[in-house]
Amino acid sequence: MKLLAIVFAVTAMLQAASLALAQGTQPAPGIQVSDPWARAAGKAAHSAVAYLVLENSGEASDKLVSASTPAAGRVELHTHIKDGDIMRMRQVQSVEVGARSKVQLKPGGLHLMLLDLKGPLAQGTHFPLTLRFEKAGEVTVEVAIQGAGAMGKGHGGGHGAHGH
Ligand SMILES: [Cu+2]
Repeated sequence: MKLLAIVFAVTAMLQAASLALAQGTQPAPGIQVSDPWARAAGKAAHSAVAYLVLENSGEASDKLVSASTPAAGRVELHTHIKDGDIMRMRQVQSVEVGARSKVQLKPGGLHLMLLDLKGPLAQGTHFPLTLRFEKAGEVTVEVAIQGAGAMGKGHGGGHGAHGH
């Protein structure tokens, strides 16, 4: 029985040590950002939308709380809600990414709204976008600009109209 108790104690110590190590070496735990893209926007456009996939491989949930880019004056987090038969956009304060889960920002759903565009977004080019997470801190990605009618990977249909 004594031996068993020692084994338990050592196991617990090792677990605590590896946890401390993981926390110490990785200040941005478990958030991956993939597939960032936006629709092209012409000279007359004041706003644009950007989409991406957030994946949390960690054991704790995290939140996207804000975003910014040199391409726009400000970036808001938006979602679409169904109001009768009409889809409307609504600003949200944050986007939660649960432990070991994935959130897709995509046409017809959650998106990043780029407001006060500094210039046109030309198809085939890209711009940097910095995302701020409550726990993971800042993550900067390069957003690829696709055609004005693009729906993203694997999206054949959906809601393309954007009422800004
Ligand atoms: Cu929007």
